[in-house]
Formats: sequence, structure tokens, C-alpha cells
Amino acid sequence: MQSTMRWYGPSDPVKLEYIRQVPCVNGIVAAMFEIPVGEVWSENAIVERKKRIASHGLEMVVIESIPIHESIKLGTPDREQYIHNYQQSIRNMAAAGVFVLCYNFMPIFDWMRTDLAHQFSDGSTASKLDHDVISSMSLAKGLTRLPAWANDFDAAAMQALGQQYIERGESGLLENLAYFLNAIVPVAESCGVKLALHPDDPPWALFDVPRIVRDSNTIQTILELHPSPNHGITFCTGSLGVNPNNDLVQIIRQCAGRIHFVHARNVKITAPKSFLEVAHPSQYGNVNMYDIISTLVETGFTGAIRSDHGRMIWGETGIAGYGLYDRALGTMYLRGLIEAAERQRVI
Ligand code: DNO
Repeated sequence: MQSTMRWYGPSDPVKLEYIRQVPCVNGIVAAMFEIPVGEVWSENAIVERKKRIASHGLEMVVIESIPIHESIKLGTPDREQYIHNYQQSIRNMAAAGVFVLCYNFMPIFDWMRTDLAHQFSDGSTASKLDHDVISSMSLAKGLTRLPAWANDFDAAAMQALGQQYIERGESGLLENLAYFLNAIVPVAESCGVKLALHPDDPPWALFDVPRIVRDSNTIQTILELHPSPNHGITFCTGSLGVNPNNDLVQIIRQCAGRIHFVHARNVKITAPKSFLEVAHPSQYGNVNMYDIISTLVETGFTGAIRSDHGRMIWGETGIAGYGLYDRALGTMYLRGLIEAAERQRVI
């Protein structure tokens, strides 16, 4: 298993020089946030990013993410152009020498939280999702911006988009995913790119807008949409782990061979559909990290893993969830578990 860390690009306060000092980390998970959603990622731009990372002794091994235009998720006629662009971006990343693509199919919002800096008694902060806050809001009333949605739609656009997704429902969204996969999986296969669909975070509908990558059943349905091994998932312990009905170990076994990337973080469920992000070790939350890592090793996973959302500790400021210190601590903890599990497997 390869230890990696996410890097947000040249404006990230966590410098590549620092990441390089984290023991055992040699891979970088990168993206280009400056490219507007829907446009082609040129081979040149990816090569430039890759070179910059390589100049610090690190290798860009995963792209997370090339965002998917809403027209593709909604299945509107103009999706063809966006799908065409997406296919080209996949070819270009392969030409640039990056072969794992983490992406998601969440409508409108990406990951969603109600607070990015919940304070713990030890002074550290981390993000949380409080269902009471979510349920006090509705599309009809117009949503007030929450701290962690990644896309920049204004209230009116969001409401209009939301209505369209609600009309399509889960089945419509799934059909549009199937259509998209039929177009991109053959391209990924032909150029050796592994597609790693990220589960929805959180894994339930928000404001009645459907989300379809939620649990063992929905993941199974999606994997069966296309038999290619290039069509796989990002196994994210935090996204799936906030639903107490999700048996993470079972999902790893079920998806063996189709897991192309792993996000490891711990979450503490505080009430139904509410949770806090906590330090990586098992004892702090609901994710049994030991079981996760040993099952990944046992089922033959050898791809990239990264510590996910860390707390802010030691006075660090920066991108919520993506400071250096706690992610580095998490990485070291995961590395310990990996070493132990891999040795046990060899014996
Ligand atoms: C948040 C991340 C997500 C993730 C995308 C993958 O920290 O886990 O934004 O990158 O959902 O497409």
C-alpha cells in the first residue's frame, strides 16, 4: 500500500517541502482547482503539475478530482460535450502518467458539513455535521450557505438545480451515472486509468436531493453497471462510516479488486445523521481502523491510501481538514497498522 497525501496546489499553505518530510509518504494526490468545471484538463497542464511535484522528490499518483458538470449528472442534452471533454481529460492524464482518478457523482454539493471548526476540550478543532441544522433548512425556503459545499452556485441556481434532481429522483440519477460510465469506462480501459468513484459524503439525500453512492447495495448496483475492473471505487471510511448500518469490512470484501484508492479517517456518530470528525486512531470514533487496514491487506489492496480530514492542532491554520500536523499523525498511525498487517500476511 502506498502512503500519499493530498496537496491543493501552489496556493496550499502545506508545502510540498513539508509533505516530503512525513515519513513513508512518496505519493501526492493532486487536482487543478483553477480549471473551470466541465473544461478539458490539458496534458500540458497535468505534466506541469506532475513535474513540480517531482521536483520535490514526490510523485503525483492520483488525481482527486476532475469534477463532473451538473449537465452530466442531470442528463441534459448538453451533457454530450461535457462527456467528450471528460473522456479527453482521462486520455490526457494517462498521457501525463497519472493513472488513478478519484471522482464523485454528488449532485450540486460535494462534501457537506455544518461546522468546520467544532472545538474539542483539548483545544483542537474539526468539522462536524449536525442533522438539526440541515433539517431546519429547505430548498423551498432557499438554502443559506453552509461551510463545506465545494461548488459556488447562488441560492436561486441551487434551488432550480435541486428541483431538477428531485424530479429525476434516485433512478434518474443512477441512469445518468450509467450513461456516463458507458462513455468513460472504455476510454479509461484503453489508456489504463483506474476510475475510483468516491462515496457520497454524507451518504444520504440532502434537502431531498438524491445521493446514490451510499452503502453496500448501492455500491454493488453501481459496480454492476459496468464489469470492467477499471470501474471501481474510492473506499472512504469516513463517508461510509457515518451510517452505523454500513459494515465497512464487509464492503471492502465485497469490492475486493475494485477498490482503487483509499481515504482513511475516523468519525464519531453523535446522533442519527450527525457526526464529528475525530483523530484517526480507532479509539476516538466509530471506525475500527485496525479492521479496515487488515482487511484491505488481506484482500490484496496495494494501491494508494491517504489520511483524510485531520483536526487542526498545535495552532495550525489553513484549509479545514487539510492541515499538515494531524494528517501527518494520521499517516504515521496508518503506516504502523499497514506494516503490521502486511507482515502478518506474509507469515
Ligand atoms: C473532501 C473530499 C471530497 C472529495 C471528493 C472526491 O475532503 O473527500 O471533496 O475530494 O468528493 O470527488
